[in-house]
Amino acid sequence: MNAFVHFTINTFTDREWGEGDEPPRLFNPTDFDADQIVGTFADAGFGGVILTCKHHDGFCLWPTETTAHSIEASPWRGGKGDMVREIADAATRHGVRFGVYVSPWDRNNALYGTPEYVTEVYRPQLRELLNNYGDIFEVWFDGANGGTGYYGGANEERRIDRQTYYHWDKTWAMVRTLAPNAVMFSDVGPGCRWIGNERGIAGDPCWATYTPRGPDGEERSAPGMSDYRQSPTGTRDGAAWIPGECDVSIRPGWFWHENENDKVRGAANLMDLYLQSVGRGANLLLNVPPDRRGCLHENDVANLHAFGEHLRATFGENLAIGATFDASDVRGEDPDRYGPARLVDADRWSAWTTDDNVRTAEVIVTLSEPRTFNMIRLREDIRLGQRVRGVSVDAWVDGTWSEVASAESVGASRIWRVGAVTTDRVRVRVTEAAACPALSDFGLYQEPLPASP
Ligand code: FUL
Repeated sequence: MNAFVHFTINTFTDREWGEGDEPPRLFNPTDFDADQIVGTFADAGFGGVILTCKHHDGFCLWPTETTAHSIEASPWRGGKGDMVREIADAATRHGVRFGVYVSPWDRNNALYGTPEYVTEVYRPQLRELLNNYGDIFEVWFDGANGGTGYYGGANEERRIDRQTYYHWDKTWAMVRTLAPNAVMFSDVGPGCRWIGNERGIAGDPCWATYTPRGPDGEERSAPGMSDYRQSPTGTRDGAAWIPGECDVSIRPGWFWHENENDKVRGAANLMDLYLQSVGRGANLLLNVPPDRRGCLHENDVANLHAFGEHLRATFGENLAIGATFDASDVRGEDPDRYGPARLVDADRWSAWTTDDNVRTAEVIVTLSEPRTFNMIRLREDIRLGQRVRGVSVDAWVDGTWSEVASAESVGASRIWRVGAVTTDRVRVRVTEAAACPALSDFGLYQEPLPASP
């Protein structure tokens, strides 16, 4: 779960997409507070934060050599400020990772549409960010590209060829060199993929592998070229490892607008999003835009806090801890190889797995006493790939097994919300797998009634 921060001149002009001709003097947050922003995310359990260092209008939130259309030309901190630095430093202080969004489209820049824009402006901008702001965990390549704009006063429409214009192979290679650990996001990856909608909802099933194809069925490798309708589920047995990332805003818009202060998603809504993204094996990238003060609005803060509390109340106690795990029904094999299974309370990186040629398996979880739960979580040891292709969970109720949950895919995590079940015995059945299943975590939880809508 990572946080997304959309902030630029748009915040002050009440727009979603700036034209590129906005005067930098409009950018003047009165009370910018990176610790308030990042601290709120850390408190709610977010592991990283991605900042729109440059959105489509071209205004750069850091002092850059590449353009005069930047924070240096704004009144904020007397033109001496560096918002990227302040967010990056706050991320370090709060123990969360820092990532950058740098729009490939630039509606301000006179060079946009020429090869020089890519070599003299866009790539150098990325280079400045990757070289000077510590470890970058993700680089976000947006798909919106080309159209009308200011373009240094030309005020015209400029179209580019998405396949060839950016020479993405060179940009990706540069990112790999400068920030080897950074995950690169776009609709075709190469690191993680846009989930195909801006509602934050992964497909079900959701495969971490993906073969991006265009609407014509041909394979595609350039951002903005894939048929996004295939992205929610990905491709079982797909060509590349490109897990899904679900970007969505806590408000109707990506940027802050005064008239959306009463339209902020509440804890229950955020929990639903969590289950439809993280709970299906993808990432949740939740946008929370600062207001004109340069802080998160009180309503956003309150709802994020309530969401964090709800997550802690739900996942704080795993009712399966202390249970015995019996995998003796992996028959015909040496039982010592499989038991006692340590699926919970174990080293996070230890996995339970069957022998190489055993692709179906059952594990019976016996609790020390009957417990009531309404949420089940299962995870694969994702380092070994996504292997499970069918799984069910049964509960022992009234002297018989009854199925309470099932899924095609698990991946990094699968969370089921189920009707309340009271039992002391649960059975996990892997019914199909591409290779011997490797499970790394099992949990039973009691989700309290969600607090607010
Ligand atoms: C879209 C952009 O056009 C929006 O403004 C926003 O940045 C969203 C995350 O991606 O493609």
